[in-house]
Amino acid sequence: MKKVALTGAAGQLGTVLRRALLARGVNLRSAAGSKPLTPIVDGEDVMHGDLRERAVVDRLLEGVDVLIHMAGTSVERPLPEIIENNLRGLVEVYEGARRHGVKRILFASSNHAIGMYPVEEKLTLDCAFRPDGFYGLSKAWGESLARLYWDKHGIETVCVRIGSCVPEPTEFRHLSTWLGHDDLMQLVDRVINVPEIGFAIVWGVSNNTRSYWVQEGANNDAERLGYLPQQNAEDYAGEILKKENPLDTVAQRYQGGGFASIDFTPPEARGKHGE
Ligand code: 15L
Repeated sequence: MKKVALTGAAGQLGTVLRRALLARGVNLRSAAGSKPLTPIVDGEDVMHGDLRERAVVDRLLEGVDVLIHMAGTSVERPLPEIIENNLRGLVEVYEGARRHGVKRILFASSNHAIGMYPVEEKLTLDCAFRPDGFYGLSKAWGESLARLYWDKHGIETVCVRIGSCVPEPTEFRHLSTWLGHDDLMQLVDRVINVPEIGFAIVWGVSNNTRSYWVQEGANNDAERLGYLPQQNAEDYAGEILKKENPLDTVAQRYQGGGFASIDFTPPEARGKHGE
């Protein structure tokens, strides 16, 4: 039976994944960051530690076939923090994967790698990156790092550009960006079980009628993976459309939503010297 490791197990999505994978009988090792995890089943394989430390990564990846890598900073933060967690930490993890012969990694990428595209555009998987901040930039960098480790070291990666993974869509933007938990589980299940995948990129999004993202291009990776999302945010449209859109005017224009309006220079202020 394959051994699967999960990082970021105490995070929002990590918590969902840990419970669901254990319930499916996956042979799982769950890793948190600073605080120990309390086992939720007898004899659960849990650990915690800083992934920038080689010994922690060795403990994480010993005997592992597939790594579901959810750890890292998941929102816009000052650059030094992003560099430590999402760049340095990621290199340590991939170097560990080399040492331990890990076959495959699910890299939790994000829609914020392309967040500065206008909401009117439909994107295929081979669109150019247009990050909406340092966080999105770190995900673009992470996808390139994953490509490097496939081309040069034969470690497979599925980069999942996660949209808005919440139990239910609650606001207008989610009608396009929602990834339901059932579809998230289908994605993770495919990554664990597909026989061969090489390097792949997929949109981590449900089958939303108003999706910004089309699962085409990049060698038809979603098809090769066998990802067929079943959930659709449109089922919640009635309720959502009754509510006011909570995003400001800049956030409403870009696919990255609220991340796009953080530290945004309005057109009328561009090209001016600071006061
Ligand atoms: C992300 O990448 C974030 O981690 C999450 O908190 C949400 O903001 C999500 O994107 C989103 O775009 O809705």
